[in-house]
Amino acid sequence: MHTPLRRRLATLATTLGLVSIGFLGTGASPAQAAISDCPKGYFCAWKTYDGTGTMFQTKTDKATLGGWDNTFRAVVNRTSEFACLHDDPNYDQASGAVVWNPDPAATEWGNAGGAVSSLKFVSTARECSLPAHPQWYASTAPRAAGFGDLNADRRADILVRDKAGRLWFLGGDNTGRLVGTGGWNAMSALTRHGDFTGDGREDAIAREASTGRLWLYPGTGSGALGSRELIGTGGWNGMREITAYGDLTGDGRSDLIAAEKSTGRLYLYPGTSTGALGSRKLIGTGGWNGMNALVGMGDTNGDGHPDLYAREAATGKLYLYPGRTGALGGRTLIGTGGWNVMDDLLGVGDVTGDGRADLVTTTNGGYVSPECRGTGCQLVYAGRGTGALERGVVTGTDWWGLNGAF
Ligand SMILES: [Ca+2]
Ligand SMILES: [Ca+2]
Ligand SMILES: [Ca+2]
Ligand SMILES: [Ca+2]
Repeated sequence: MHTPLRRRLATLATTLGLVSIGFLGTGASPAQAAISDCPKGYFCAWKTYDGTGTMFQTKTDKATLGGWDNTFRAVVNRTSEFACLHDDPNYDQASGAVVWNPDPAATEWGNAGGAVSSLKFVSTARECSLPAHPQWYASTAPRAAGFGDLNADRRADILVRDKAGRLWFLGGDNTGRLVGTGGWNAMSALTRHGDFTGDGREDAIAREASTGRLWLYPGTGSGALGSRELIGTGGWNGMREITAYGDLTGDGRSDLIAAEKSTGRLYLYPGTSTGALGSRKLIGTGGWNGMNALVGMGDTNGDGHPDLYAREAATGKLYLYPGRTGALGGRTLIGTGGWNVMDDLLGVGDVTGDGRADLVTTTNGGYVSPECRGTGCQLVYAGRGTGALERGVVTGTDWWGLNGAF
């Protein structure tokens, strides 16, 4: 499993009666080799617990270790990637792997336990035991929802961001494809719901944390995103729960909603024919800072207007705000509590194939069920067509070690 090596080290150090293993600096014993013997950019290992004697070094994957097989004791990872230390050759994931974090500055070394038989470098810790992206399956919907579907095959898609800042397109067939090679962790909001540019293809909108700018990433129709366009020149860091909504105003164009941190007001930003956003309109007079998730669900109750789900932070309750023309109607309670154990809440249309909009969630550490517990469970709550939801069903357990789903 993905036991941090440091935890294992602490156990080993105790077992072996070692006192100062792992930490360098003024307290390092003169009997130990200097950690700087390992060149920056390399992973190094020694056959001794104190890092003396012959040193192994590599900066590339090693499917087998030859004469070093089952000999790694002291190790240091001066690469910028995670090192997966597998007990079996050929990076066998069946038994998992011990993860050693990137440590280019060589602040720490430790004990690999002597059972390592292959070594692989990866960008995220989860890749030591799983593919970089989770598995996602969606049934084919009877008709196009107009959102949630980046490649227009009537299967709901999800974009997943990993901890290395890459973006993955999950097309609903349990496969994933890299559509963003990096840099996405600079975004502090990412949302999508339908077409903003007017070409019929779903687009994504993201807020850049460092500048408060809002960017439109036009969908190419294949799951990938094209060159971005600036649609908000600044000030978006004053907003929270930036959410692509669907067409609330009734002009056929997708709109955006967001809550203002300073006032708790909810605003609608209407989409225009150019992909830019028009002048905002107040649609919620206050209290929206009390909501810690907004979801543009599409039409959940069959009245032709797209609806909003909102999670109340203080209570963990889930509310339905039915869409009206350019406004939201009075709310209805659809989830009586416990929703704060959810991490992502996604409205990607009909996932179950019955034509009704469903809710997709991923969990945080507070989630417990017989099927799955903790971070990384993924559930589908089938929409009833009345605005309410059926009980959630766990449909994935490998959504941990990521940085958001959109
Ligand atoms: Ca699709
Ligand atoms: Ca578009
Ligand atoms: Ca509706
Ligand atoms: Ca459905």
